[in-house]
Amino acid sequence: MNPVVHKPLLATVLGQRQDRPPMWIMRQAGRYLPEYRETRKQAGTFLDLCYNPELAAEVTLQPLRRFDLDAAILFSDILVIPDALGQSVRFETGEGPILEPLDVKGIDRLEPARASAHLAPVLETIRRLRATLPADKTLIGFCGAPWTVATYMLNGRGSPDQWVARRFALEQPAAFDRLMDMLVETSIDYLAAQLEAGADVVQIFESWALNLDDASFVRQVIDPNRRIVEGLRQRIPNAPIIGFPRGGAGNMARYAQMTGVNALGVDYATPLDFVRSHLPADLPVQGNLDPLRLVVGGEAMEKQVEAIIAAFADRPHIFNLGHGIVPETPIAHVERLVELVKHG
Ligand code: 1CP
Repeated sequence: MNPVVHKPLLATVLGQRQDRPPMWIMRQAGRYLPEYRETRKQAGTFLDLCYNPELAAEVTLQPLRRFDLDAAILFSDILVIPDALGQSVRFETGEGPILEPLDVKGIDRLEPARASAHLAPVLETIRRLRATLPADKTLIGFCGAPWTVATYMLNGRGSPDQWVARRFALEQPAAFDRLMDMLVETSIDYLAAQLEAGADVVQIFESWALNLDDASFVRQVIDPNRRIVEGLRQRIPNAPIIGFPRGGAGNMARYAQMTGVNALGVDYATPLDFVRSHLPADLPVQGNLDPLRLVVGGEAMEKQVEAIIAAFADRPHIFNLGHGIVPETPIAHVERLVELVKHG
């Protein structure tokens, strides 16, 4: 981190409000960009792309060449962690990730000792980005939160209700806790290495903070996120961290307070009023346009963009979508969005 150069997005994570909100777009490198689809073809499989520092750095930079964004997010995936632990992971076009589902024996066969060597190419991508990225751009590293990663590891693929993982957590508490401990430790090492390699900020993606009762939310979401924040700050004091508990709903305030993240990612289903009335006035927030409004564009998008900027006008705010951009998104709509956020 270079304290001399002003990075508006990093500064906002650290609590300093900017005149116009800095912005990035969740999943900003991806299939809506023709140049991404081209590089992706060259790379081979999706994981080959994640572990190819030259091509991964290239796709990380592609959205910044087109749009006036304030941050680059490392191109990788949350599922490199199960891959690094020795679980079989592949990505089928159109189907998303497919893993060999874990049972209790599978958990005990995972090999945390091999993770850091396996993830070395991702750190090389960060070093390359650090060397080429303009000094005012923030470089965001990331990992999936343990619960979100565990839902894929236990079910073998995405699922609308995380039933398999939720049931496993209740029926096999000891094995589940061993898995979560392993993911917490691996994530701390991985995020510390990302910050050391040159990331300015890290985001913890808790994409499946949904469908959990009070006690499960504390055990499966808050505790592991808090342990990562604490573990990371023991290694790197003041490490800037964004937490994104998608679907956290009524638990958002508890999440922010108990985990100690610097900034809170807000999903698009969270009412703007709720943020104003339930979250501390000085807590930096990130979000929260519905990605579908970006697909549709026009008034459906523009009115909501204005409402979001107005709602967060008195606190540090990073403009973003409230979940990832989808492949159907017209590039002209992204151009318009950036224009609106930056210049009104
Ligand atoms: O063929 C392809 O190109 C695959 C599409 C794709 C891409 C572009 C996947 C598969 N992952 C990624 C990159 C990615 N994933 C990034 C870096 C790109 C960027 O942001 O610019 C990041 C930050 C992620 C994070 C990620 N992966 C999350 C958390 C964010 C979220 O959307 O909630 C999750 C849940 C995943 C798993 C995953 N990987 C890929 C897909 C299609 C999915 C989602 C599967 C599902 O919906 O269950």
